[in-house]
Amino acid sequence: QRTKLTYESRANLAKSPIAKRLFHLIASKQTNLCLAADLTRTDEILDIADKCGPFICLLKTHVDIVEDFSEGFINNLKSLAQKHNFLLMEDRKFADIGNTVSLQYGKGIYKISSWADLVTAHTLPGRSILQGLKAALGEGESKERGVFLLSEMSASGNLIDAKYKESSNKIATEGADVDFVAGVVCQSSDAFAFPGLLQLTPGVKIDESVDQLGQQYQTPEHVVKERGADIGVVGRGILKAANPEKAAQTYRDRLWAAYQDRVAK
Ligand code: S5P
Repeated sequence: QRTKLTYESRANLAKSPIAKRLFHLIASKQTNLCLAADLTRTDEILDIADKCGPFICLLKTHVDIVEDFSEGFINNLKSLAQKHNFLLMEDRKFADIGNTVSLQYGKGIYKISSWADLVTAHTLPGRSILQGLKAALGEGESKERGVFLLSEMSASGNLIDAKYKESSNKIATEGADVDFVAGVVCQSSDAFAFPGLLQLTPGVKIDESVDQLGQQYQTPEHVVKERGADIGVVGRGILKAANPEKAAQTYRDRLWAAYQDRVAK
């Protein structure tokens, strides 16, 4: 059972080189916390990344909400990722035909493929989403990049059913492009069984169960121990805290302790 295995042992099973790297990073830095830096100004994002950097394995962005985007911002973000040893994930949730996602990934203002170690994508278009993303990358470049496929969502009333989840699992684990799949974004441990993939689970908050717009929350302990999360995603639980740096530390401590408990039993 994948949830009983350590990050170190699962690194050896990963088919995606960037997943392997992330497994090792999590194990050595002892953090399974991903910060969702959903802020709209570059100085705010850089500030929170510098403060929370020591406690996270991954910084997740929505670059299309940034109001003062520049190439300099990306360079600064990359420097912080290097300084604090975390990876960058652009939560673009690609969902179009292969040719379009290829352009959206590599071109435009954001040139996502040039800086984001990881991206997210819906499985709705089928397998061609993987071919499309890979097509934006140069020879050998796909080894340093990877995708997390969404097979479940945290929004109440979302349309994903058991069959969609099962088909998403197949896209993530079968076929020629699985070396590009680093993990799955989902809400439960039965979404996939292959231990070489990472389960990224958003909707994590200590003191609330919903927001005003359909988001559903669980505690760090619940997502790791009951839902099988390998990485917990926290946005507003940290961003809106009186002291975000301290909150990041608390979420890191609780997510990590829950993982240790999970593999010990
Ligand atoms: O099912 C999902 C998938 C994702 S990637 N539910 C989510 O909430 N997310 C993302 O996680 C969402 O886009 C946001 O960036 C983050 C949750 O933020 P929070 O403020 O609710 O913790």
